[in-house]
Amino acid sequence: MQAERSISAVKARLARARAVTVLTGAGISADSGVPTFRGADGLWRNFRAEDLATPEAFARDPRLVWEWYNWRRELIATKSPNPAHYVLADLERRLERFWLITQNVDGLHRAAGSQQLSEIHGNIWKVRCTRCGRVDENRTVPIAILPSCTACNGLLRPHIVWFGESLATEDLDRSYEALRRCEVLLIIGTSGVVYPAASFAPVAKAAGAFVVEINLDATPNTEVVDVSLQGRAKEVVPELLS
Ligand code: BJW
Ligand code: ZN
Repeated sequence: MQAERSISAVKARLARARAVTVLTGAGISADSGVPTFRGADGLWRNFRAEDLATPEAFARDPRLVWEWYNWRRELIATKSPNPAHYVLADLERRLERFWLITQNVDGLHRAAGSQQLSEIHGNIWKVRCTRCGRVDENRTVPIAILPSCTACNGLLRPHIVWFGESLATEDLDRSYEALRRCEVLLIIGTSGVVYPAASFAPVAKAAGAFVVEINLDATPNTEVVDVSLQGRAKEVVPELLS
């Protein structure tokens, strides 16, 4: 009963909102079959993301890190957007002001048609030269290990933000602007433990937004939000926007 009342309250807020911002994490893509980072299926050969997604790990053993990315690229290449990705792309077309902030690197939001978005942790289908900085799209699966830059022959790395690295200033500025000016913030499928995205809910709340979380479990954001809806992204998100 309580859940039904909450869903109605969120639907009513969304129906009259002109400015909506959405923050997504691995949980939205879990419904497309992409493993989350901190779930039981998030391990690869017993390494955690924290062991491999660092500049130090890449400097120590670039081959190992590329093997991890090859495994993920092969897996993600077989996955498609789910109804939650598609309704967010639809919502963007219906609203005056909309911004999607995703921590996901899988590209499934773009594949669903989203255009107004910041991929704040990068994109697994892009590579960056460690020598000249050139960024290219690269969808080769599997990618040759070790890949090299066509311009300068330098070592390529995934164009992804690793632990200890700064997010792009443009992405951060765009995200904070969208958090401060939205009437509703939807936070979908993130554990809320990785900064700076872990601090986005309080930013939007302090600026007066109605903040809603959709997740299978409670997270640190649950304490901050106005409504927390427990359930699968692919079911709850379409229900909210129907
Ligand atoms: C469902 C579902 C379904 C499942 N439906 N829900 C301040 C304090 C403390 C530390 C720091 C700080 N500021 C910076 C740091 C350091 C660090 C950090 O945050 N560390 C923490 C672990 C403590 N942050 C950084 O280094 C960032 N850089 C930075 O801030 O630069 C400045 C700076 C540097 C150093 C010090 C201080 C300042 C960069 C972070 C980059 C993160 N990159 C990664 C890896 C990329 C590798 C790759 O993808 O190839 O990005 S980490 C990994 O976690 C990945 C994700 O985008 C990110 C977030 O994970 P997410 O999406 O939340 O996934 P999960 O698995 O954690 O959760 C899934 C959720 O879905 C769960 O809640 C489920 O319940 C739910 N779910 N199925 C709905 N069907
Ligand atoms: Zn180069």
